[in-house]
Formats: sequence, C-alpha cells, structure tokens
Amino acid sequence: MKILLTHGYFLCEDEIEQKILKPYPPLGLLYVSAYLNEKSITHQVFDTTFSTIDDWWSNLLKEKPNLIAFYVNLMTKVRVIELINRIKKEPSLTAMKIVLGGPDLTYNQENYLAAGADYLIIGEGEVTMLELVNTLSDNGDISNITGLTYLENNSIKKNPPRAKLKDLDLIPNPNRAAVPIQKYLDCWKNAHGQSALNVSTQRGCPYTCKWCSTAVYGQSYRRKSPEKVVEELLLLKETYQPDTFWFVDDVFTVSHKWLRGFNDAIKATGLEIQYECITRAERMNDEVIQLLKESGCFRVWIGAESGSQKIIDAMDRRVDVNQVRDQLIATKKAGIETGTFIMVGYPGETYEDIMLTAEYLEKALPNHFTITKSYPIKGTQLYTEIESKITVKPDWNTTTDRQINFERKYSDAFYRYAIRYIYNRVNLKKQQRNNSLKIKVRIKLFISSIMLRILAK
Ligand code: B12
Ligand code: SF4
Repeated sequence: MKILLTHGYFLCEDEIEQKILKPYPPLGLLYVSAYLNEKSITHQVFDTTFSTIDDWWSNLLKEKPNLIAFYVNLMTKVRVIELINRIKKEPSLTAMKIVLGGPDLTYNQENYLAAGADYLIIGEGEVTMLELVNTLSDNGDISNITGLTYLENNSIKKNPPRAKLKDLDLIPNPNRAAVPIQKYLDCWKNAHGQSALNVSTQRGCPYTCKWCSTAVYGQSYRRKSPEKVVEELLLLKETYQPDTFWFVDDVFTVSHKWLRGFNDAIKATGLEIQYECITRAERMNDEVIQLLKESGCFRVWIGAESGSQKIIDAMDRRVDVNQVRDQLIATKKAGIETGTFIMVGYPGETYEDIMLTAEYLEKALPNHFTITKSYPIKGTQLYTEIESKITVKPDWNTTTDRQINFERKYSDAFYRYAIRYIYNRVNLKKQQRNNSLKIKVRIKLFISSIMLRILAK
C-alpha cells in the first residue's frame, strides 16, 4: 500500500506567522512516521510548511497514494477540509482512503467523518496507525483496532479508546529526516539570529484548567527518561546544530525528581544547550530555578492567565496569583528570561479583574507576555459551561473554534481596548524602570484607559 503522511499548515498562507517566523516541524506526524519506519512500513511524508498548495497537489497527483493521512488541529482544520474536498472531486483519486489524526478529532468526530474522512485516529497515533495500515493491507477486520473511528453502513463506529503508551522510552524519536529541518532552522536564524528546534519529553498533563484541551493525552503524565532525552538532544546537536531547543511539554518542571535527573544526565555527557520551556508557578522554587539555569534554560513561561484570583479559580487553574508573580520575579532575578500568558474575556471577568491583571503584570514584569481573548475549544469544560450562551457559531467546516463567540459581560470593543490597555500599562512601567519614558506610551495609555472606562459602562 502506498501511504502519504502530511498536514495542512502552509506558512505562505499565514500572514501572522510570516511576521513571527518561528515555525516548528510537525512533531506528532513525525512520531507516527518514525514508528511506521521502525515497523518497516514504507511511506512518504509531505511537509506542507514551506510548500504551496499547488506543489502539494502536484505531488499528490504524481504519487497517487492508496492512503493519505493528515495531522489536523483546530487551526489547520479549515485547510485540511478544503484539501479533502479537492481530493473527493478528483476522478483519479476516488479510491484513495483518507485518515486523520491529531488533537482536534476527539470531540468533532461526526463532523470530520461528514467532511469526507474515512478513518479517524483518536488519541496517540503510533500504534493505531500501524494497525490500520496493516489491517487494510490484509483486508482484515478493523473493528478490533482500538482508538479508531469510521463509518460503517452510514453509521459511526467508535471503537474503544486506545490504551496510552506506557513507556515513552520505547517509541522511536521523531523522523525529522523526513522534513527539511534546515529550512526551519534558516527561517529562524534569518529572522531572529538564532535557530530553534522542538523536542517533546512528556505526554499528558495532570492539571484541569477548564479552557485547555486534553483531547490526545488526557489527564495523564508520562515521560521519557532523562537519559533518553539527553540522547535525543545530543543527536540533534550533532545532526542539525540548532542554537536553541523548545520543549513542547505542558509542564516542564512538574517532576522535580525528573529535572534533577535531567540536569545530572546533561552534566554526565557534557552536553551544552540553551532551551525554552513552559511550566506552572507552584512547580517552581529556588532549587528548580537553579536546576533550570544549570541545564541551559534561557527562558521559561509561567502561566497565570489572569491577575485576579477569582478568575484563576473560575478557570480551575489551581495556582495562587501571588506565587506566579513571585516566581516570575525570582526567575528573572536568577538570570532566566520570563514569559507569561494572559487571557481576557473569561466568563465572569469584570473591569476590576482586568485592572488586577494589569497590576499583576506591572509587578511581575515578565520579559514577554501574550494576551488572548478567551475562546472555547470543543471538548473543554469551558466549552460545556458556555455552550448555552453561544452567540456566534459559524459554519464548522470553514471556521475554527476561535471564531465562536459567547455572551460576555462587555462588547468586543471593550476587550480590544482591554488588550491595548494592559500592553500600554506594562510598557509604561518598563519605560519607567529603564528611565526611558516616552510621552507616546502615556498618551496611548490615557486613551485606552478612557475608552475602557466608557465601554465598561
Ligand atoms: C507546540 C504547540 C504549538 C506550536 C506548534 C508548533 C508545531 N509545528 O508543532 C505553536 C506555538 C505554533 C502552536 C500554535 C497553536 N496551537 Co498549539 N500546541 C502545541 C503543544 C503544546 C505541543 C504540540 C506537540 O508537539 N505535541 C507533541 C506531539 C507528539 O503530540 P501530538 O501532536 O498530539 O501528536 C500525537 C497525536 O495527536 C497523533 N497525531 C499527530 N499527528 C498525527 C498525524 C497522523 C497522520 C496520525 C494518524 C496521528 C497523528 O499521534 C501523535 C503521537 O501520538 C500542544 C499541546 C500538547 N501537549 O500536545 C498544543 C495544542 C496542539 N495547540 C493548540 C492550539 C489551540 C493552538 C493554536 C490554535 C493556539 C492559538 N490560539 O493560536 C495555534 C494553532 C497554530 C496552527 N496554525 O496550527 C491545542 C489544539 C486543540 C485542538 N482541538 O486542536 C493544543 C492541544 C493545546 C491545548 N492543550 O489546548 N501550538
Ligand atoms: S493549561 Fe497547562 S497546566 Fe493547565 S491543563 Fe493545560 S497543559 Fe495542563
């Protein structure tokens, strides 16, 4: 059977990312590819990131695989569905089977099948994909493949869930050789002076933040051994020489024991790296900061999402805002760059909560922060909570969950100004600290503050 693995992310079509220019190879897809390779399943990988849709299409018509498998997430859904439609309309591709995998499937299975997919791989993809390919090749019975959903006589057949992989050390490293890694590194280097490569050491997260999707790994926590991770890093250094690494793990410092082991393994091999990671404040302390620094961490993102404890609690984030602030300050003091994430427009959030968020950021003064207007991802607890209050739910096939809107306390304009206001307040504080106060920021803050007060009424 001729198999093609691909995804639907085209950098040339993403105007926002063209400004950010921080692309990463599709790790999940490359894990699946590595596993198929290990089991001697011949296949092709077509990485769309630096390609055009025309090139992708030409390759498809040339190769005419029997089975095409896409990675799909909330954002790439729209493009993947367009590509599926195109395949369905092409007479020479009618026999081709379409498989989907990735985080957006679990809670949208009916929609993806209605959009033309033949098979959905729910959860971790490695073993399910292998079993599907083998079973289809042998004309076998797919009803025994756990983790698989498909249509049978026009009704949906959801096989029982796939058991989670127990030992991550046993799965092969992502098949990075299948994608043009150098293009990713060059893109980073040209735009930022430093290249970066993504690495995963952990699967699952034991926490319960209501807006976060746990569709693939559930509330689990599994990890590669520190030695295996260091082995992968050494190989990547040797093969690609990236300047930095980004650990895509949900909570990098969740296990202090693991972190000590990681630090020891790095020292034992003499590996020198610089890396960036994400974690939670209550999994930080002075020892952790020291371990991060020693092992090469140059930037850590610690999320609070809000400066108001009331909103943090409403999110079930399970962290104390003062602890987040203190850990951001302590980490920066130790010489590690800090970053944090902010969300506005969460249900229950008021003007006063937004003021608390601005105050919290002024005190914590992270080097970087992002602000998002909260949106409900299907399958999350937030989605369930706001479902009856949805005001805008555009056509599923052509829009993403980011475009779903729900009844909030204030208008859309209020949240736009809230975002500007928070940025302006933090910028002003930073300028005050650096004695480089610019009148422009004061004016911007004044305007956004007045607008916010008017719109809050
Ligand atoms: C790194 C990351 C990013 C990076 C992506 C870089 C890259 N190219 O990898 C950046 C920062 C760009 C990013 C952006 C966004 N992200 Co993001 N991201 C992640 C994160 C933290 C790790 C992804 C990862 O590498 N995981 C490790 C791999 C091994 O896991 P995996 O991809 O799930 O793969 C497994 C299965 O899904 C399956 N599988 C995967 N691919 C395939 C392919 C086939 C053919 C098959 C059969 C199976 C299969 O098998 C794999 C191995 O078992 C995840 C959370 C997480 N912990 O996974 C969120 C996550 C994927 N992101 C999410 C979101 C919402 C976004 C954004 C929409 C955020 C935003 N507001 O802009 C954007 C979308 C960007 C885009 N255009 O696609 C959500 C997706 C929810 C959903 N329903 O789709 C997640 C799950 C976060 C969350 N917990 O809510 N993200
Ligand atoms: S936001 Fe982070 S800590 Fe919370 S559940 Fe998601 S991955 Fe876990």
